[in-house]
Amino acid sequence: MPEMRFSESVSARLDDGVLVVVIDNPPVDALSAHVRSGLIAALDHATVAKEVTGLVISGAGRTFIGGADIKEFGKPMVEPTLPQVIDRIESFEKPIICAVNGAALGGGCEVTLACHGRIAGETASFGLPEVKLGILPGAGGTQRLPRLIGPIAAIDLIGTGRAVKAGEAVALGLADVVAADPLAAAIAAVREYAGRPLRRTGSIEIPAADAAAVSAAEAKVLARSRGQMAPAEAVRLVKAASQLDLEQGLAEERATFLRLRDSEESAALRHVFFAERAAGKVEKLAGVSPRRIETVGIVGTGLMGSGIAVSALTNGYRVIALEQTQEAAAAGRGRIAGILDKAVQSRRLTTEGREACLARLDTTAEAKTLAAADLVVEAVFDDLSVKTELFRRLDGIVAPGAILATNTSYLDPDAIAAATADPSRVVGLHFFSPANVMRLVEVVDCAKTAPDVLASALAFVKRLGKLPVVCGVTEGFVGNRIFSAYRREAEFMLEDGALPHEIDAAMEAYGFPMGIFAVNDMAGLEIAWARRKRLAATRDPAERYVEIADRLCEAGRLGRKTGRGWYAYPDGERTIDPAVTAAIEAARAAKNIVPRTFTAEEIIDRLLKAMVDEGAALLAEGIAARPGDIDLVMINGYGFPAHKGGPMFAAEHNR
Ligand code: 3H9
Repeated sequence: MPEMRFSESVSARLDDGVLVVVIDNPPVDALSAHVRSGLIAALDHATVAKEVTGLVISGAGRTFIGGADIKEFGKPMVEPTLPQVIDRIESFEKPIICAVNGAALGGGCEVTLACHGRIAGETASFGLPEVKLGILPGAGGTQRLPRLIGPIAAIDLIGTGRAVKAGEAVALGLADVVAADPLAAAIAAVREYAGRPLRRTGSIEIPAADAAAVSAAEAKVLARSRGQMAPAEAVRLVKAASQLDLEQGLAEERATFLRLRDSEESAALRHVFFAERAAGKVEKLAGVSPRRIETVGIVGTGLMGSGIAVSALTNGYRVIALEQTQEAAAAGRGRIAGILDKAVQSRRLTTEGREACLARLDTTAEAKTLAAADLVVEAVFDDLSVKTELFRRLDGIVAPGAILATNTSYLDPDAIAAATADPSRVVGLHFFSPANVMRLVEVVDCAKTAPDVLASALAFVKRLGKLPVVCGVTEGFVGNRIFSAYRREAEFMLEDGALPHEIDAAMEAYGFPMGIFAVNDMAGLEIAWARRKRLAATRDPAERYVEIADRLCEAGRLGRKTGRGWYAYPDGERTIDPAVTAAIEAARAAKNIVPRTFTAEEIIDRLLKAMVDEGAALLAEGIAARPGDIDLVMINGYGFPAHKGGPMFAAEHNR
């Protein structure tokens, strides 16, 4: 049967009376205008073509439909709109079954909800991730999903934006069945349903739900989305679905969707979305192939090393973890197994998955075992002589094509590379702790790093499911350099009149999960103290220097682990400590500073300016490639609220 074409991206073939419609709109089969018009044209054809008994909708490639075309946001709306397409699908007189061959996200998931049956392929996933873009489902998702899976599960999925795989989708009632060949199963389903009454999601009565459970689901969503509008609005609409008829519910949803689409929150989150996609792309690497990495060596199995090991193991790598003694190697294995156990307990890993990870793990005190590694990541004590000595040794052990990566956070990776005979194979991989949880990795392009080594490091980080941001060599790289800058500014404000809890409260109200002084207490004050002492000899005496942190450290206040730092922690609770206030007042008096009061807005303005000035310097020095990269580092490594878009975006848009 010849192919029928309904638009540049929508075509179909007739399979014995079933019109099999395929959306082919690379890269993710998003619902661009020509997809929507193509679907309408296919439906028009199916209405008049007597030989057509029903339709199957599927996507070409790995995705079913990745959602509305985000690139169309901010442009004038082109008809047919997605709600029009979806309304037509749901009310269509002949059966329409979707064969979900991959991700059905956002508007893609809403298309499935409107179909009369949903067949999931084994790699299918379903999700309404709109809140992650600062919007909510705008084509019926908030009204149809609760009709299919009940309000509690709908609040969870829509409020968090979490996607579910095929098995969970069936368990929830979001998909009918999982099939190895979803297309064949969907064609069979159309034949089965033809001529029978169709199950239209919009007509289903919403299952009754326990009011307390609904409130609990709502509270959970609101707790994790402080300061954002979209999740709260999404929950409101799901709850409203139980009170309104479909038409009223859809009208309310559409109005809210349009309002949020034009919001600052959505603009910021869309910026983050595209910045993430841009981050992995490095112009000079076009056409460069990465080296093959299957076995990863990790030197050091402390908190950082074991986290990196878990990340590599759970993403399919073989891992050789090196320690100095057999006992330390055994302890390292125990730590890694412990993290995997926790993943099993929280159902992020199956027991078989854990066993497979441990079977791929070799812990050893024999350095020459690393000869089998394609990439070695060191995660040892951050000391230059320790690291250079290690790299000298590794250079003599690993294969000539193997890559050596340092996880230093403050040392000069070029100096570490210089200890090897071939510095072109050295790259920086700055993981954040805990490395099995944190997404961000600064990939440091050192002076002599070969292009294919950089490309390999990027591919490795992506396979770990993490977010790589490439940067050049500078003390502290992008993140810690900016952190140092706004930490300095925060301490200036202490001298000028603000107190730690006022600065932290302003940051938390802005959207940071924790203010800077609370963060310092959690991380411990001693590392920065050691660094200040190291830099003391070369510090410009004319430069403004705040001594308050030094005084706290000298008094043994090193943060939470000593029970006291910028705050006191009686019973573990963060509390204002009059001793700290007294130390701050003494420091002001010593410099004859007359304290003044600060509004929360002034505090944020000054911190933001410090971040942006340092960010601009990093761009000017060529250390960071794009403002968006800086935003991603601050969002994913330092708690900057994603819904403000990162410091560079926020400053540019006066947030
Ligand atoms: C929505 O649907 C609203 C509706 O409720 C209401 C409407 C009325 N549009 O991530 P990747 C591009 S809101 C346009 O690396 P992967 C992306 O920029 C939407 N472009 O691939 C990149 O381009 P480039 C709700 C999109 O295989 C390329 O595709 N949907 C879209 O790792 C590859 O992206 C979402 O939020 C899009 N919707 O993952 C889903 N999506 O090559 C967002 C991607 O030029 N998308 N691109 O840099 C995803 O989660 C992932 O892309 C996906 C594939 C899982 C689909």
